[in-house]
Amino acid sequence: MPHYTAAHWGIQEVIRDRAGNPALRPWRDDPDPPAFAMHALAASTGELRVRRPAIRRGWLEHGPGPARGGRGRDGHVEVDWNTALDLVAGELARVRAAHGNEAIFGGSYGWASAGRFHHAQSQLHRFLNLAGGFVRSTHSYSLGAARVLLPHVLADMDRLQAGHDDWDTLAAHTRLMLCFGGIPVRNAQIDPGGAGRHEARGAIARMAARGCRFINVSPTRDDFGDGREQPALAEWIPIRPNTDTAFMLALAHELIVLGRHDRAFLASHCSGFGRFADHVLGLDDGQPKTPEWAADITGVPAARIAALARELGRERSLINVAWSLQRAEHGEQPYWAALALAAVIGHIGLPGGGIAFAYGAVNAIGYRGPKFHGPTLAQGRNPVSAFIPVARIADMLFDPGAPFEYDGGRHRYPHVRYLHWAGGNPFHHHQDLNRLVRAWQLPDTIVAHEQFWTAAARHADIVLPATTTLERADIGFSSREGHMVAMRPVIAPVGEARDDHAILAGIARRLGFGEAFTEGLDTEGWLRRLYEECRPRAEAAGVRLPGYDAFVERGLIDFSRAAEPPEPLLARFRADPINHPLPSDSGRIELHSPRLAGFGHTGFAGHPRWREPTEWLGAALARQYPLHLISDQPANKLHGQLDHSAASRADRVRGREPVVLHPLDAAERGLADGELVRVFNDRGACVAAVRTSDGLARGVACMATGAWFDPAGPEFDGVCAHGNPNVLTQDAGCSPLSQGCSAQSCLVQVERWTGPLPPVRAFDPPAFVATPPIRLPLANGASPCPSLT
Ligand SMILES: Nc1nc2c(c(=O)[nH]1)N[C@H]1C(S)=C(S)[C@@H](COP(=O)(O)OP(=O)(O)OC[C@H]3O[C@@H](n4cnc5c(=O)[nH]c(N)nc54)[C@H](O)[C@@H]3O)O[C@H]1N2
Ligand SMILES: Nc1nc2c(c(=O)[nH]1)N[C@H]1C(S)=C(S)[C@@H](COP(=O)(O)OP(=O)(O)OC[C@H]3O[C@@H](n4cnc5c(=O)[nH]c(N)nc54)[C@H](O)[C@@H]3O)O[C@H]1N2
Ligand SMILES: [Mo]
Repeated sequence: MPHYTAAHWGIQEVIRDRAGNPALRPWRDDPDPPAFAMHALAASTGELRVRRPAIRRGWLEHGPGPARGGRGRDGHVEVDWNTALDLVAGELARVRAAHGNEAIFGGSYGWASAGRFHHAQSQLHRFLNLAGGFVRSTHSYSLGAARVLLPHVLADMDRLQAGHDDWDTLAAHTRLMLCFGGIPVRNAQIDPGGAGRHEARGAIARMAARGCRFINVSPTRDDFGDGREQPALAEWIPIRPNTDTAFMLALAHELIVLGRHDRAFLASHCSGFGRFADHVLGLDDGQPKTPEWAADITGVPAARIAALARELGRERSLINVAWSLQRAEHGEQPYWAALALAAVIGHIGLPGGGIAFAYGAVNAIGYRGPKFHGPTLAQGRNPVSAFIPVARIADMLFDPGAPFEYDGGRHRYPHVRYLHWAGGNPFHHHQDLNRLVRAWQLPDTIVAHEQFWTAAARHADIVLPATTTLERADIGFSSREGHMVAMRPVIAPVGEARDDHAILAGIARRLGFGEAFTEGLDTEGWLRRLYEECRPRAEAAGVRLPGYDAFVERGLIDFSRAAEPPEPLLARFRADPINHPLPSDSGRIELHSPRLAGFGHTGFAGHPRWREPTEWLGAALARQYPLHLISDQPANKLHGQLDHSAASRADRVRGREPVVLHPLDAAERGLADGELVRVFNDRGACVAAVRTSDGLARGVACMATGAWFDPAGPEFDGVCAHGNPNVLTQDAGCSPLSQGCSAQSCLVQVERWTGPLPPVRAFDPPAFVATPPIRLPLANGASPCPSLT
């Protein structure tokens, strides 16, 4: 019987030697499997696994309460499962009784692992809903600005993503693809739920062979294609980070001045073109958005901008905008400006033309698999209405009760005392990690389910060991790709690790709702149910799935080619905007939005507009910190996941993350390849190793995310020894509209590291406090488990 498992980075076949030892190999139908995927098995069994439940020593000694620096500093005490679950249940009951469910934060943002039943966040939300509700978080670090902006001016991001043209359509029709932030094949290695065939590299080659011309506007050349051979397929226009809006407005300016804008499309399918054009022509502010104007801002020669405008729209043109552009201060603006530019060109709704957000961001964009709602664990209803925009977590912890704006509404931060996290790593995903460490001291209790001793585990009070996908049965499914995988366990649970479902079931039993949580089903029972519930939905989309037993027997169902070629993105709207209006207020593409203008945010014009970030190369602060730091996605792992694997460690220099610099920027600082440096600003610093590349714009420094946060201790104030760029990034919303994360607006300086060098300790296994220093229950006399007494 074939045996499969699945990860966000691909599907794997499991093979065994004579002794029964397992090994992974890529799914045979995957043309381009990521090499790093093969390291997951070794990484899962290593010494960094959380093997037993563990409690922070200070929490045991002093009971729940602000930790005053103890979180991240104290060691942990290993305990048995009953003790750990009693403590969690007791503390949850205490907080709920004393402060209500608004004091419980269950946002639990993060990618966790593939597999639809063991989806950690769904499990946690189901559990917390049954416990009376929790403070949630909205949207994502990925698309914070886009998900708020786009529904007002175009359509919601899920609908847009599901409708993107497949690669074959692009190969057949697209003749000019203008990419902002490339088409990074390294990012298309991933898809939530389990990437199937990796097609992006081959698709780019096919498009080029069919005569498509690519232009990559980006601070980094190598984000086009595979970063090795394929960048040569594109013309690279280096640009100052965060200035794309000015570039796009100048292109629109030229097209309008030349009379090459699509008047008919703008009249029938857009609203607000007049206001937008007035701005572009400078009739509202006296500044025409000419190529010369944009050249000053972007660093791109005016002549190249003017010439590019003349190339656009002559043949089928597609504008591709990487997600990174909106992960910045005023990150809404480049997305809106790109949409306006595509509207001016007028190819929206034509095959292979218009706008894309974004080929290369994840594997599914460009797939043409049939679309239906996959197997999903019901989460129930959350009676608590309090929420935060996901990236505002530290603000919430610092300022309970403080007002914040979001999508036109005014809200207040709840007073959270208890955080429960499963399947995410805030010390990977959040910005300004030194600030997060301070915020993390404030709540009474932080519970984390983790597989590994990441910084998220090291900064938690109660750490519960979770299994990996390799230790459990599940259903692998990525919404738009067209494969259903019967994931079967590869190895036994490591140490005493349990599935998130089993962990939460244990707490639920102690709180009296165990039966409601599990519904009396075991894992196999759940898998059967979720799968069978999904079959009619698949059927409605034209996919006939076999019964559950046959599915498990076959191991993998591939229906990625079952669907008819999809209609082009927004084709119906193009054909008939009256009967197929967009969900925006006007039913059209909004180039001026009365609603957004009405929110009254300072500086927000109601139409796309270049807005200066506080941190960019044109800011006053650039005199002190003259390099713009890009922290992009890592090529050989998913975020912090698998950072401890051999694949990720092989890319380090003396254990430190590389910082890529232009050779002239390195030379100006007297730096050579491989040298260890301090990358710093007012928020913090990290150790990194210089790597020079002429594929970087001048004035830009680039560090991939994902090095496990490794605070170097009090003698190195605010330093990460390992090279996590989030000690440098700013923790501020893109704007009051979306409050998305603005990691990509960040200025730094780089200098040779002198003086004592902090050792890398991120991968040292924790040293446990050998025996509990105190007797349970808690020393302060308060019973930790009121529900059990
Ligand atoms: N500077 C900067 N910061 C960024 C970004 C950037 O571009 N620049 N990108 C942002 C983006 S787009 C994102 S999506 C975030 C990603 O941030 P995260 O999704 O939080 O990062 P991961 O490292 O994937 O964290 C997942 C954690 O869950 C654990 N885990 C995996 N599977 C399971 C499971 O089944 N159960 C349990 N209990 N745990 C599990 C893993 O060990 C890991 O520690 O980072 C954001 N941060
Ligand atoms: N291997 C791997 N793949 C991943 C992930 C991973 O961790 N590892 N993470 C996944 C996730 S959660 C997400 S959300 C997506 C993220 O997808 P994106 O956000 O699109 O990815 P990034 O790598 O952050 O950025 C893409 C490129 O944009 C360029 N860029 C940055 N700032 C600017 C700018 O101001 N202007 C222009 N023109 N270009 C700019 C950078 O040089 C970078 O190469 O990737 C997914 N894919
Ligand atoms: Mo993301």
